[in-house]
Amino acid sequence: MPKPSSSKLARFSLMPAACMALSLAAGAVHAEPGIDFALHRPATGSPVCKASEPASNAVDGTLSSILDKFCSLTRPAWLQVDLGQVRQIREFTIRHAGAGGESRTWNTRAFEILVSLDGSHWRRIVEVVDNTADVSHHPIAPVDARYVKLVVRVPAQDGDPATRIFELEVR
Ligand SMILES: [Ca+2]
Repeated sequence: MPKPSSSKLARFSLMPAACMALSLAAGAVHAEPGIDFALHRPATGSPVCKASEPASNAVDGTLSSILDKFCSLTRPAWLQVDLGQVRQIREFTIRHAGAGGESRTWNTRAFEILVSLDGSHWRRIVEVVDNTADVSHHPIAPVDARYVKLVVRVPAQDGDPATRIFELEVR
């Protein structure tokens, strides 16, 4: 058996459910139970800050570097994920700038989460106006949806114009 890697990348890699107990014991970043329906699903979004910070960075399950995020200067910025099939959703988790090693003053301040069955008709089910946390959790009454869209109204705490989303998780 090879020894587990102790690299930063491995340490921040999000773990499958089978490793959850071990992850919790080790104080891993990823502690939420259940399958992340958004993980590695197709993601699109508003125009990116740079080519190395595409929408797909927000559903890749990792916080490997400060570039491992979706970044957009559009306002409002948006990030949309196709879950591939209709899922019953109970919670969203968003990992903001501080979770990815950037300044906490860049944590997303105000945003909305919308869901859709067909990608055309949207229903807003989360609205946040005053987030300061590195990682925000948004439990909801269970809802069936295939598409999830994050719309960022105020991208930072300090007036910085860039939206920075390291992970958008859907459970
Ligand atoms: Ca990421």
